[in-house]
Amino acid sequence: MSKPVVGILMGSDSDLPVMQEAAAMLQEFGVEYEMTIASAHRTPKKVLEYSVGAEKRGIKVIIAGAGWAAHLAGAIASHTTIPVIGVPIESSPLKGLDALLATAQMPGGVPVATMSIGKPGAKNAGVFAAQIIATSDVKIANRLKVFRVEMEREVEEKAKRLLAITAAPAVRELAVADAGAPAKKKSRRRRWKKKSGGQAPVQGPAA
Ligand code: RP5
Repeated sequence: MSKPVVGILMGSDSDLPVMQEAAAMLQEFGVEYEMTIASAHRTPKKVLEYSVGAEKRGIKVIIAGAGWAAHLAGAIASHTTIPVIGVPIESSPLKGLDALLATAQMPGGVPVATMSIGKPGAKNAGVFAAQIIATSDVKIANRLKVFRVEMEREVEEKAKRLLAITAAPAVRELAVADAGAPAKKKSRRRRWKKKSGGQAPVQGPAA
C-alpha cells in the first residue's frame, strides 16, 4: 500500500455514514486516503496540527465534512494551501442549510470547494478529489473516464426500462380511446342519399 494522498476529516463520528461515500469513491478509483475525526470547535488544536502537517506527509487534497455551524473546512483551508473540499452535513434541525452556508461562504482569498449537502455531496467530494489527483496521475484519469462512460450507460439502461414499462399502457390507452370514440357523423347528404336512393335535396332557406 502506498502513502495516502487524500485526507478525509469529519467533525464527529455521527458524520461517518455520509463521509463513507467519499471514501467509497476514492476506493473505486484506487486513490489512497486516510480518515479521522477532528472538530473545528471541539478539537481546534488537532485541526490546526493536521492542516499544518498534511502537505509534508504527502496529502494533496483534504475533504472536510461537518454539520451545524460547519467551520471545519474553512478552518483547515486557513492553515494550508492544499485544496480543501467541504461537505455540508444535514445533522442539524436546519437540515444542512446552516452547514452549506458556513462551508461555502468563505471570504475572498481562502477558498473551500463546497459540494452539495449530504451523501451526494460526499460522493462528489470523492470524485472531485480523484479528479485533482488525476491531473498528475494518468491511471486515475483513465478510471474517471470509464466512470463517466458507465454512468452514461446506466442512464440509457434506465431510459430503456422506463420505455418498456410505459410503452404498453400508452398503446392500451390509445386502443381504449379509439374504441370509445363516437362514430364519425356521416354528412346529411350521404344519409339522405341512402334513404331515398335519389338525388340530393336542393338546399332551401332555413325554416
Ligand atoms: C458537527 O456537529 C459535526 O460535524 C456533526 O455533524 C455535528 C453533530 O455532532 P455530534 O453531536 O453528533 O457529535 O461538529
